[in-house]
Amino acid sequence: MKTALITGITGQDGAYLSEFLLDKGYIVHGIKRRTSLFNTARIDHLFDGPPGRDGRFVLHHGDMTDSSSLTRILSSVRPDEVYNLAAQSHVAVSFEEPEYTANSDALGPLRLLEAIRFLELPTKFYQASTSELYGLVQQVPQTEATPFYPRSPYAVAKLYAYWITVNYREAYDLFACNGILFNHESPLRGETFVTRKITRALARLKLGGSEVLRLGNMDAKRDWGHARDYVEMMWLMLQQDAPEDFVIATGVQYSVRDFVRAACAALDMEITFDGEGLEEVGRDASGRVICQVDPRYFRPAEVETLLGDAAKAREKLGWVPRTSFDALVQEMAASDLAEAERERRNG
Ligand code: NDP
Ligand code: GDR
Repeated sequence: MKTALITGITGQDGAYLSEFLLDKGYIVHGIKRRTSLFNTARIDHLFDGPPGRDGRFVLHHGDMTDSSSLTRILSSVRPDEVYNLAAQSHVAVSFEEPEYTANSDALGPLRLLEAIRFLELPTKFYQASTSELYGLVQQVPQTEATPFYPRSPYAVAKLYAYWITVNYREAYDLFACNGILFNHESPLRGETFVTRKITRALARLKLGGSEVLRLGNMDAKRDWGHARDYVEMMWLMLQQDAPEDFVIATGVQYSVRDFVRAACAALDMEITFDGEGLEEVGRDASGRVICQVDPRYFRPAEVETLLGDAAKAREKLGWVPRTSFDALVQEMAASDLAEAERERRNG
């Protein structure tokens, strides 16, 4: 029975990866940070899941900014595989908390790698790298060979994490890989990322809510996939004979405005956009404004367009994204509609 240690286990990807590894028979250890309120809503069901899981899911308190906790946990768990998913993962927030973002997202992975090296563990290491590394894109579509040009404190921190992973692989012969994952979403997506913000707001409007959906740059284009499909690739990267870095993407691109349109279609709502720039609004069938631009959500430096080419993953890992864009949006919209109905019932 293999043992995995997941940092960021309470996040979107941590929840899907835990479920995936438990189903594969792994013992799954996770690191969560101490918070004043419970932060395990996405994984609580895994404690009392189907028979056989019991006792195979263990949480530890720790923090990416605290070497002592990371080293202690690694030395007691001695995992076969580490999945480093923990990060201050919000690009806009990284402009407000650049130093903390660098500490957790850049030095955090270094702390884990250094502990693996120092403790002489035979542990394989996965680093959650990101399409944000491409930033101001130098080549379309982006592959493993496309030069990086990060555009936020988050992306700059992840650039350090990318290279320290490569460096420990080359310097110390660690089995360490970067998954350069493009945006992936799900009903478990954090509520302030644009996709979930859209499906949540529209679901409430659908049920008679009055709060307008306020967005920043609606022209931004992303390559959006489903988190459930992407966590499987994290695991596959660590099952290869040799450690390598892989791009994971769908190869299809949509704008934020396209996402709003698709979410309206999934909720059987009409939307028509008119106006330009800061004056742009989206109106429902009765002409009421349900979506508008709010400059508060513009970023000091933007990543306008991302489109991945996952040919290497297709060839070496057999990667085929299972969930289409429309199916992803429908699943998120249906889940947020059910949540909005629950909220309404409970007052
Ligand atoms: P989430 O924001 O949903 O989850 C982040 C996780 O990291 C949470 O469990 C969070 O804990 C934890 N965390 C944050 N700071 C610390 C810290 N200092 N110490 C310990 N834990 C911490 O992100 P996702 O699940 O979406 O993403 C997983 C990883 O993949 C991240 O590293 C992200 O940057 C990266 N990534 C994500 C992509 C995406 O589209 N989702 C694409 C490419 C890369 P808490 O619950 O307490 O906040
Ligand atoms: P991103 O995701 O920055 O790509 O990072 P996010 O959903 O935050 O933004 C995507 C694009 O939408 C534009 N946008 C808005 N974004 C947010 N959050 N809120 C808004 O109101 C809004 N309006 C427009 C943004 O400007 C941007 O262009 C995500 C994170 O998961 C990272 O951790 C990960 O590394 C990358 O995806 C790949």
